[in-house]
Amino acid sequence: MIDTCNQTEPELPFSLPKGNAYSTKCNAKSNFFTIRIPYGKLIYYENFFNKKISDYFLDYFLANSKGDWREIDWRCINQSQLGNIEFTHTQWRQDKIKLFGKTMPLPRLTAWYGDSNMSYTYSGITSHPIPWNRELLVIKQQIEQATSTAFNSVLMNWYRDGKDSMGWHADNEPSLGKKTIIASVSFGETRDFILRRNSDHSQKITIPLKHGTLLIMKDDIQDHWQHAIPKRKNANSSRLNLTFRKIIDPSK
Ligand SMILES: O=C(O)CCC(=O)C(=O)O
Repeated sequence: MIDTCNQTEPELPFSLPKGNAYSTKCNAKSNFFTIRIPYGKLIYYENFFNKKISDYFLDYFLANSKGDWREIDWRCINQSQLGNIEFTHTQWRQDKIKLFGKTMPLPRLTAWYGDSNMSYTYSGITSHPIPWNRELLVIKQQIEQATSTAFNSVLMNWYRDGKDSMGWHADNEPSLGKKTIIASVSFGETRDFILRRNSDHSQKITIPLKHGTLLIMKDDIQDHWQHAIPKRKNANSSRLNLTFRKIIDPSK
């Protein structure tokens, strides 16, 4: 049974557009919020991983041969220097996109992990997954338990600072199927995750995703909403985001 919050329990730390189509329910025991929005549900779990565990994951995924990731000015590392740095646990890569006929680096680094046959194409980039490492499996297992969903891949995004970003898009590639569930976990610098409704861009939800926060998007959200991580002048440090996904097996 789900306990609903009483008046002394926490309020949702961000606001929703006005109207009956939006409502919030809080699970008082586990401290997560279920948020109903037009065409879907969000589940917001602020401290899904506590600070100590989140610090550990951040250090694990950014461990590298050059030194303490916190001491390195990643903005000043060019592509060839990046290629010479060995990341101990994560195969970060700098993808490129073609925009208005010009090829340019994506404003973030990425890595794609998953079951062996789960290739995935987005923004014209096809990724072949790297086999899961131990810590990704630990995170996956905890998220699977919380969502009662089996995920088979994860896209990792590394925003080195506030100049890195992700533009408006929806996770609606055919390989994800309909009514897909996306589980997104963030570590490091807090960044705003913004949702906007396709039919009315003034309907926006800004969710500050913090160190250790889990956000789940489900039902038809990807067909009716887009999301983005805008640049932020005041974000000086790194943020990692891991979106666990359920790709439909292309061989079936
Ligand atoms: O960094 C985030 O929180 C969003 C990532 C995202 O939109 C994606 O992986 O599709």
